[in-house]
Amino acid sequence: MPLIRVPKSWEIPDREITPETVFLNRRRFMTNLIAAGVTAAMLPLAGCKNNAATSKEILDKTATQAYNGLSRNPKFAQVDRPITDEALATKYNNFYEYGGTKSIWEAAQALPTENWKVEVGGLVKNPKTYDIDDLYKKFPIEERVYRFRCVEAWAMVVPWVGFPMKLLMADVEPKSEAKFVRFTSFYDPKITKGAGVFSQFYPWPYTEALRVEEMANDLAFFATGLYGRKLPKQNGAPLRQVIPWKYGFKGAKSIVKIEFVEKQPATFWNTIGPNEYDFEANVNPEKPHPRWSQASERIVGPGNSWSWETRPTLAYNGYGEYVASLYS
Ligand SMILES: Nc1nc2c(c(=O)[nH]1)N[C@H]1C(S)=C(S)[C@@H](COP(=O)(O)O)O[C@H]1N2
Ligand SMILES: [Mo]
Repeated sequence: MPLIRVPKSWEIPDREITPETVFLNRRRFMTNLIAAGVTAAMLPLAGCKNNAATSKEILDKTATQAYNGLSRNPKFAQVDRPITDEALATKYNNFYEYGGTKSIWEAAQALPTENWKVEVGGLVKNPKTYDIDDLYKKFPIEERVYRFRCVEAWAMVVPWVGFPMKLLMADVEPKSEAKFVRFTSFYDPKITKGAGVFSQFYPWPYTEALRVEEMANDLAFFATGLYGRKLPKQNGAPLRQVIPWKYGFKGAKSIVKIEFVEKQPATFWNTIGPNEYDFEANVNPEKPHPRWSQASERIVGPGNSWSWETRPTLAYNGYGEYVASLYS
């Protein structure tokens, strides 16, 4: 491995290029980068395209329908830190189908959400294809404030809108042979152009998976909205997973298919870098990522990433009382 200095996570300005991308750079593109005289420290400069838009412009351009009569689940009404600004949670995103930077909100508007269907099948007694509007009506919608932690060591607090995953499970009735469940995101190479030259090596479509008992846990949530309104496209409209005790990549966005299976399925980041993105991916301050510590996290806030507040990472992202028994 040639001697190129990979920046420490906290040195990457605004995390414009994610650590996941740097991983691919190292594995497959280091030689080309060296030939081009590019050092890893220069890479983040590539992604500053649409930072010019103000938060207000972004909120206006990606406005969605508000929910009426929403009520916040009192069990998940607040956490130990303030809710992240809506303008930040909707402009600082990871969504590789629309680019390898955090500024994908504009590109993600290409996602076609009309006539959306979600196919649920595999090892279930009642396979079903839900029309998204029927699915929205079928399950009781509530609001939940959850901590959200990305494997890249940044964190937010988001008021999600949606319903517990276990309700959908009860509707399709998994068979006893079903041990895992796989979630597949929308993919159409004409639309989801990806993270430029790097993305041709990614195992599209984006997939994630859980153990069936993890899906049955009280906390596992399907989000249909955030901040009191329907999900904007950049946050994974019209349906995404939210698994608050795991790193963010475990939650697939813009889900089109859900399959119950017997064996642990291959998943997107785990296929790309099994040493860096393990299947379980529970938030754990004591288990460092091979390229950075997970002992602390930076709270996405206004200003530049180097000015953000740092906090100690919580085991299971603070949700041990709900989930620790799944792993004993
Ligand atoms: N389909 C799809 N789902 C995805 C991703 C992605 O690139 N594609 N990124 C994941 C990662 S790494 C994170 S941290 C969260 C980011 O969600 P947010 O943009 O709403 O904060 O989405 C997850 N779900
Ligand atoms: Mo992430």
